[in-house]
Amino acid sequence: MGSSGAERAAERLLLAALCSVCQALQDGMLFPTESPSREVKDVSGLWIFRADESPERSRGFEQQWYKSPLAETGPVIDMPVPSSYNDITQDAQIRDFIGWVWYEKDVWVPARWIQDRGTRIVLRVGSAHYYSVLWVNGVKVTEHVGGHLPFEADISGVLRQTSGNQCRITIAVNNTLTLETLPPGTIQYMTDRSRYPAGYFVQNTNFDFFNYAGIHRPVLLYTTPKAHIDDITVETTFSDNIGLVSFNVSVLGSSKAAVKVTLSAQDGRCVASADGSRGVLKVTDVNLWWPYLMHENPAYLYSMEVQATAEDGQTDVYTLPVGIRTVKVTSTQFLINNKPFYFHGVNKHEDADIRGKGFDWPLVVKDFNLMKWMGANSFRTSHYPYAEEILQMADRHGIVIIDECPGVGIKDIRSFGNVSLAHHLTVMEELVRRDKNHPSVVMWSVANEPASEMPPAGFYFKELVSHTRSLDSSRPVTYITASNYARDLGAPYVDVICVNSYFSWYQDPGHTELIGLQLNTQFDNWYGKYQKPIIQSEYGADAVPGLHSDPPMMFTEEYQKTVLQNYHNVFDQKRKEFVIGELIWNFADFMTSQSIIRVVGNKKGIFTRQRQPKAGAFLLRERYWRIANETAGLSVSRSSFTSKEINR
Ligand code: GCB
Repeated sequence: MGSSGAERAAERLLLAALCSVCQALQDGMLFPTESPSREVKDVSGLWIFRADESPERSRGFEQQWYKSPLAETGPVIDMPVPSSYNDITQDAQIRDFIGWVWYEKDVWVPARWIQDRGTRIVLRVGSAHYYSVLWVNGVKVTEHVGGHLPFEADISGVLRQTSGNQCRITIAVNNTLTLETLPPGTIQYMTDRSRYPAGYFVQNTNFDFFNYAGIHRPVLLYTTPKAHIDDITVETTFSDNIGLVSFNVSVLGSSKAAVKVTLSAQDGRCVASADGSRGVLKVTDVNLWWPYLMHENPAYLYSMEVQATAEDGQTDVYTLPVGIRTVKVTSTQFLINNKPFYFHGVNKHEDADIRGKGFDWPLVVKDFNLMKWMGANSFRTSHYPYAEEILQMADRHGIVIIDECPGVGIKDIRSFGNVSLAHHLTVMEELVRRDKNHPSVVMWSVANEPASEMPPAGFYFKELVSHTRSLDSSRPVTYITASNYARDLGAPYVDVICVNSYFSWYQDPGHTELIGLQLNTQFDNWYGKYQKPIIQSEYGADAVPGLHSDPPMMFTEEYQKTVLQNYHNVFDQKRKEFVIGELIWNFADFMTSQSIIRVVGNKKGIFTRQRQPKAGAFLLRERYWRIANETAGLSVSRSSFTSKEINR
């Protein structure tokens, strides 16, 4: 195809981008970065904290704790941000607390931000679990439903009207889950007075990780000019050696801003530019974004600088990394840049000692090093959206992501109602709005193991999948199923079948000799019914580090290894046909709620919670590097890739 082919592709791309933009949420959610027109001030760190222990958890609101310094309302303690609050103290009541907790921090806002009326000051929370209300100097500025996704408020007006540079930020966060939240949960009051004191209640959930709560990601103050770049949407494709980047820029605060877009290569060379808020950039001799281990030069990122100049002459500048690549699905393959891609990767959690789900750079970098060490080319953000910084790392290292929303544990028929569906659609909008520009994200997952055999699931998933496609037509959509293939009502709507199974663990415990037969049956049944490519999206076994037995017994490192080997034998047959990936459950051990089937958390990690390898990690390492050599069509050696510097 010559340049006319490229032109046709460009037109299609522009149309797709315009259609998707019309349907997205109204405002954008660009990751705050510094630029000549923008400043960022991180106000994470040490905050003060108070849990509302009143029976109804409502005292804070009744007494308006946001009106005065929190320390004046009663006893407060230190609390780091970002971090879950649960494991910070020695108090089991705080660990297991359900209801409203209050955070507060006094910060200084640079005087020039306040004085310059052309400056817009925004307060942004990377995520807080689950329902949050935000006040600045006692004035409510926003509220947000849902964990794992960012929210923000323009606080310029409040700051200028209240006490100048001083800024008291108060955030109330409630971790209660209901039938209509994502994930869902129920609050159960225990009424048998012979067993429970008055007012005793518990939070029930249907998911297998600890319901960590608090402010989980950084809290930032940032500025933009009044007329500012609110959102940018890019979609990419290529034809021969020409890369095409369609862009759509939305500017708020000015109806006539002049927009200029410049795309630069990694050496700083400008490779394409355009005027106007939408268009298509053409890049000759394109360097495509390739996954790790699929190319000698993976994860190539261009840099797209957007300038918007308003009538008053002020210019806002925002720079977005752009990876040019395509994703397609056939009935037997997953194609990245038209080449078959096999997912050999992991499922993760945002989870660690002490900080719980709190964002932590050392942990993030260590995890990427471990993934690259073991030859993993992908991970799934089980069971909720991860921090944007993690997606940025994946973009830069070429690690492919299946991006999952917090639709985990949807088991109760009442959670398939209209209110739940409406919230789920909104969460997908927030997720796509936040993550649409990441080249690493190749597929959306709308849920994990819902009760997809219940009659409402058919309608529910039809809506959910088609809405997600209308938000982003450039990526496939899936959900993760564990139900029986014959009774699954959502599978007709997805692009890829993702299936979890735990043969010889939850079924036929101890009988690893059955895995081969049962796994073959699983694959043949699903493929026979739907003719869609299949990812084994979870499989594994608990291993308590240091427990050994031969012949293997459950919970030992040998047993975990044996389960994995038996699965791998089948994968090696089926990946010649329609199996397009395998994701181990789990990358690392992680915390769960207390139960008789969990010994201080889930131990299916191939690394411990402290990121030390179990025997299974070495087995997977051998396997993943071997698969990379077989499938990538290039000879990759561990030493060349693990020591390779990233493309920056
Ligand atoms: C699953 C779930 C995951 C659990 C895992 C297990 O199917 O998707 O959240 O942690 O099984 O270990 O039980």
